[in-house]
Amino acid sequence: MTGRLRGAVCGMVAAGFGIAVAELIAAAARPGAGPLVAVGGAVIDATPTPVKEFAVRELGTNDKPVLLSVISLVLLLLAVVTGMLGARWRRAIPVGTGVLGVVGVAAALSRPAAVVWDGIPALAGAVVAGATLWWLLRPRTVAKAAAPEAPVAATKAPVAATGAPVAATEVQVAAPVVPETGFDRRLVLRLGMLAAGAGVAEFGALGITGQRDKALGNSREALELPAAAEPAPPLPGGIAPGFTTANSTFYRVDTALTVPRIDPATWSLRIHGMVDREIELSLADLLRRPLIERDITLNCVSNEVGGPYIGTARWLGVPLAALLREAGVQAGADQIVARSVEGMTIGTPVVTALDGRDTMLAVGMNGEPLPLEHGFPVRMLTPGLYGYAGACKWVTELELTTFDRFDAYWVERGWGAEGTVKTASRIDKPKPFARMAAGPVTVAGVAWAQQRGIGKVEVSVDGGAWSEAELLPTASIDTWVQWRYSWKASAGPHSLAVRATDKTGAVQPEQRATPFPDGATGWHTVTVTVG
Ligand SMILES: Nc1nc2c(c(=O)[nH]1)N[C@H]1C(S)=C(S)[C@@H](COP(=O)(O)O)O[C@H]1N2
Ligand SMILES: [Mo]
Repeated sequence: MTGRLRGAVCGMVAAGFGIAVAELIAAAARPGAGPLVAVGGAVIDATPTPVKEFAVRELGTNDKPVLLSVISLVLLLLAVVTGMLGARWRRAIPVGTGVLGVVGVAAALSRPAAVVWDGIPALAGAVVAGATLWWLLRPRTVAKAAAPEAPVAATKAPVAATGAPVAATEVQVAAPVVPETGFDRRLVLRLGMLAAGAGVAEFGALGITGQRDKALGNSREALELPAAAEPAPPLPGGIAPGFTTANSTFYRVDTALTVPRIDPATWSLRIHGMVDREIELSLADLLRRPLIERDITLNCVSNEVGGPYIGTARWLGVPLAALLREAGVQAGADQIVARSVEGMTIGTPVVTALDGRDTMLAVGMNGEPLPLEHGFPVRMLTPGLYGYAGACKWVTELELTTFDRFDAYWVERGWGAEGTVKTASRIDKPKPFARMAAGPVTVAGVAWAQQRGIGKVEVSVDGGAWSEAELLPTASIDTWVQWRYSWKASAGPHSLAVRATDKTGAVQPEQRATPFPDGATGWHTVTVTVG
């Protein structure tokens, strides 16, 4: 029993030490390419869409920490098993740590933006973990009955005298190899040293990352965005608070386990593929172009009816149309594949960049450079398309191609290729299951149909007739519209439903549909108790 416990503890400590070393190497050489994050990224990409949907729905923005915790736990478990087996069969040590190493290396190399040496941290970590465990679980050449000094002397004498195999046999007879089982002082000391070493390595990794983040934060703050050649007009009077979403509360949806860190000084964008002239731009090049400023509502296709993955910001950017005209889009190219530094691909219809809407390469969000988690230094933004189809963050490459020839990341996973935003509406007030006094109650919320605009919003109480809500002023057809409705609430339980009609006259469908594969439908309904 104590042998197994000893193996388990040694396995855990050796794995912790190996991982810390790997993370330190990654932090120093390739930020964001640590084995934990690499395995996490591979798991995200391999996760079937329904499971991903479930995770996004149930865990929201916590999905990433939860995933990393689960991976750490699984790793710990495997380390414990390797240690327990290794305490009995030495061969289990290289096999166990080897398997973990192969998984880590494979995960690192499977990342779409990987380079060959991305496997090195995981490889080094596995070798360190294996060697450490080997060392910790080394059997002692001590015969149980013999006095501690005796075997040492016995070992030395015959070997030194003859150096012959015969002598070795004699040694084994004198001092049989026995696996240790307990926790003697020497082992405890070693475990403590290794734990401290892991702590130092982890601390070093965090320190290096912290330094880099500070430098990056500084260069982001130092980035002076030019004024827009076409500033957004001031928001119309009468807009209610909350129209513009603050950067700090803007929803975030992406597959990046760690936020990509891009040095704006080395960032570049390449426009290539089915174009007459390839274009390569630095950030300075981009910022020399005339910038437009627009209020645009961005939402996620994964948003459930009534869900939170939507926000409106004032974006500053370079119109993509002008860049594409310069590059000369060739006949037949119908898809722009945007690639980000971490290897995301987002496919956007070429028409949506050339039909006159404000599709842009955004550099600013609500009066400051893009926050790191929203795509610093440059992201795409396509009004009227869900984020997965038009809003590539951390973008570095635009390839003109066809939808026939290439499926972007989400399309490969079954999501619709087009990504047109569906007309939708949401009740924000009152909250579900709220209790209130009878009398006049203000029901309020938002409705959106980017590119088409909202024509009408209606509210129905307890499934009764639809009454038109008041629409507040809004910025454009690309922004949501705030609405309110004065309801004379009578005592009892009630359900409130909302539906919107876009400016083409199409009414938001009642039919419930899940976000997969091209956006949720159905009326948002809130149940409240009056009196
Ligand atoms: N590089 C990259 N860009 C991305 C994504 C991603 O996973 N990686 N997710 C897309 C999705 S699904 C959405 S809804 C929007 C969300 O943008 P936000 O996080 O700034 O709100 O970014 C899009 N751009
Ligand atoms: Mo999304």
